[in-house]
Amino acid sequence: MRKPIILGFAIALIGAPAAGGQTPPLPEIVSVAKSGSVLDLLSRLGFDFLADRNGRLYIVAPPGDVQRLESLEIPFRYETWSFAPTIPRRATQGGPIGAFHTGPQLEKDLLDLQARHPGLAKVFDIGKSLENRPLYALKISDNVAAEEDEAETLILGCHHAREWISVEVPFLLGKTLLERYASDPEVRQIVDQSEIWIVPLVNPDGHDYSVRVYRYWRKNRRDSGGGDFGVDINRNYGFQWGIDNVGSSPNPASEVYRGTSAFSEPETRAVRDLFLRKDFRAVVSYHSYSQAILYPWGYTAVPPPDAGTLRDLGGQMAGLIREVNGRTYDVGPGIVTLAYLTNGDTIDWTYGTAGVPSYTIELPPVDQLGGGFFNREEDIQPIFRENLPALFYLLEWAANDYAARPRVPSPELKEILRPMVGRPRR
Ligand code: 0X9
Ligand code: CA
Ligand code: ZN
Repeated sequence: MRKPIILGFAIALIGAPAAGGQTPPLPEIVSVAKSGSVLDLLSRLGFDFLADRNGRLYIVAPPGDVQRLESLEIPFRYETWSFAPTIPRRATQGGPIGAFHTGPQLEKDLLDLQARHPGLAKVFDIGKSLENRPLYALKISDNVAAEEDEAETLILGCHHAREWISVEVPFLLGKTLLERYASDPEVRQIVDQSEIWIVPLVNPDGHDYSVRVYRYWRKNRRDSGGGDFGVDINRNYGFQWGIDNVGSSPNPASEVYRGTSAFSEPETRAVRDLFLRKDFRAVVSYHSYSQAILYPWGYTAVPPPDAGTLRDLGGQMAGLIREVNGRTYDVGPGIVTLAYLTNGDTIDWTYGTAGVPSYTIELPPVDQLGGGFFNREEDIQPIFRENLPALFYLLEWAANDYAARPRVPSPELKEILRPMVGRPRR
């Protein structure tokens, strides 16, 4: 959801409610032959570009846009099928969505990591999704069975169903820490001095729907009645939840529908309960797309009390990312970097509750013409590799911070934290 124009468009059209029917008409994906004039015309008319491949522009076109193409007499092809993984595709690495994990494949691979690294990896069931799928957390540490006095960090993936790459980066972090533990002193140090908790798939119901039915799905699958489905679980956390109707929507048809109350969704409750049981010192929540490292606040343009630290750490991470493949990730609070507000999102809640560095990392590509939510299988590894040094940096920062001092939130943040319910300690 980069940039307000696109956001507005997505909310207005992709999330459009059915006119009295049960199933909202889903947009088609269509392609047109690319030319400067077509690109120009369709951009001006606000068409929702998805990708630019092999001389064709791919567009997400709700029924109204298909009609507009017809009346403009621009020849187009229906391409929806080619984004629907239920239809067998060429090549790819095996599974129904190629090298990307489905929920069941992820479960198998997490259990496999646990089996192969029994002293270092443990899979926890942290709750069930609305449709009763298990929500898994992979804990990585030396003496993994014990709760040790070590820095804890939380890495989250896939709040948004269609952002498949955001499952892979957290998963590959876990895999890499485990596989390099024996041979890589840096990894060994990180794993020995901290407890890393990885939840690669926060929204398994939406993800499954995106895999099997509609690739462009964003929310979970809450049935709100009247033909409207889904709560945006990145608008359902309990810090300044629903403070205005700009950063989230009270309308169940909206792509940024916040739900009926804070933590109304089992997926956000599972993350909340894990967070409150632990003492996390840093949080990263992966999303896509737009190449950005976002920090709080999402709900206001007023800078947070720790803006300096948040910016420094974010800037360091962006620098490390850039060194790997040369890609630039913007750094800033949501309103500056993405140009829109969000309320009820994950990192406002973790930062607002515990005062620890919390980031939303929007993975590549940078824009819709670069593929938007559709990363190629071949891009999984490069995207992961460029993010690894930044993750190591944050994990090391958290461990050093923990060793240096017990956590003391800044005085300004204490003011914010004061009226909130106290958090249970271990
Ligand atoms: O809108 C969102 O939920 C995130 N972008 S996405 O395109 N993946 O949907 C951005 C959340 C940004 N949050 C803060 N800056 N706090
Ligand atoms: Ca340990
Ligand atoms: Zn997202």
